[in-house]
Amino acid sequence: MTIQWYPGHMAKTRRMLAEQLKAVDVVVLLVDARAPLASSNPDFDELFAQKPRVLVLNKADLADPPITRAWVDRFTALGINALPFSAGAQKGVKPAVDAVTAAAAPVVERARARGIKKVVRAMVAGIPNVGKSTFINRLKGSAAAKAGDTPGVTRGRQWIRLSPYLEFLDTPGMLWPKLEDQDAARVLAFLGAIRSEVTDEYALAKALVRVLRHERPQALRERLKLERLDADDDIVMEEACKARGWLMQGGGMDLMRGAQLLLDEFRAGKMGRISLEAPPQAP
Ligand SMILES: Nc1nc2c(ncn2[C@@H]2O[C@H](COP(=O)(O)OP(=O)(O)OP(=O)(O)O)[C@@H](O)[C@H]2O)c(=O)[nH]1
Ligand SMILES: [Mg+2]
Repeated sequence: MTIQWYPGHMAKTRRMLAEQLKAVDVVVLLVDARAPLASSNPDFDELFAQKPRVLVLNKADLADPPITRAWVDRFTALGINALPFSAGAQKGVKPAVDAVTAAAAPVVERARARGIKKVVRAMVAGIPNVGKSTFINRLKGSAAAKAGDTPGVTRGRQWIRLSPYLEFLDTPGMLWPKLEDQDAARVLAFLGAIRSEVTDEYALAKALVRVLRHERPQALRERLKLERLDADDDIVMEEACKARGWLMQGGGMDLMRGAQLLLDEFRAGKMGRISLEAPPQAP
C-alpha cells in the first residue's frame, strides 16, 4: 500500500499562508500529541522561520499522558514554546492564550513604545484534521469556525476575534508534496489526516492491527473480542468481523466495514490513550 496525498488545493493553501504571514504576529502550530513529529509539516519550519511560534500538542486527551509530558519537556529543552491541549478539557484555555500573548509581547511592546495599542494576530496552522478550527472555537468559547471529523473541512481563511486585541486566523490543513517516508504516511492515515478515498482502508486497518499488537495487545484483544492475536493479519480481521458481528446481509464477513470501524474506534480513542511516537530517550 503506497499512500499519495497532495491534492492541488494544498499548493494554493501554501501560497495563501505565505501571503497572510505579513499580517500575522504569531504562528500557532498544531500537531497531534499522539505523533508530534509525523504530524508536523516539514515545510512549516521554512515557511514560519521568521515568526514567533507556539507549538500546541493537540488531542492530548487521546495520547498517553506520560509520553505527552515527555514530548513537552523535550520541546521545551530545545527552546520551543510547547504546550499540550485537549479540546474537551476544562483547563487549558488560559495557558494557551497566555502562550500566544507572551510570544507576541515583543511586538506589542515595540508598538506601545510608538504609542500604539497593538491588536495581536495569530495564525493557526497544521495538517488536516489536527483540530485547528476546534482549538479556536475552544479559546473563543463558541463555534465560530466550522469543524468536523474528516480532513479538509476548512477550505479558506477566516479571521476570528477573541477580544478587541486578539484575533486568530483559521486556515485549511496543509500536507507536503513529497511523501518519502511511508511509515510517517501510515501514521498520518491512522490519525485521520489523509482523506480516506486515497487510502486502502483494509490495508490500513491491518497495519494498525500490527502496530497495536505490539503496543496494546490487551486493548486490541478486548476491542476485537478475540482470545488470541497471533494469527495472520487477514485471519485476525476475519475473526474480528465474526466476533464483532461486522457481517453483510446473508452472513458473510464485511471486511471493509470492519476496517473502517476499527480505524474509527482508534481515532476516537476507544482503544485507550495511545501515542504512536515517543521522544528519543535522553542519553
Ligand atoms: N478528542 C479530541 N478531538 C478533537 C480535539 N480537537 C479536535 N478534535 C476533533 O478532531 C476533528 C477535527 O477537528 P477540526 O477542528 O475540524 O480540525 P481542523 O484541523 O480544523 O481540520 P481541517 O479544517 O479539515 O484542516 C473534529 O472531529 C474535532 O471534534 C481534541 O483535543 N481532542
Ligand atoms: Mg478546520
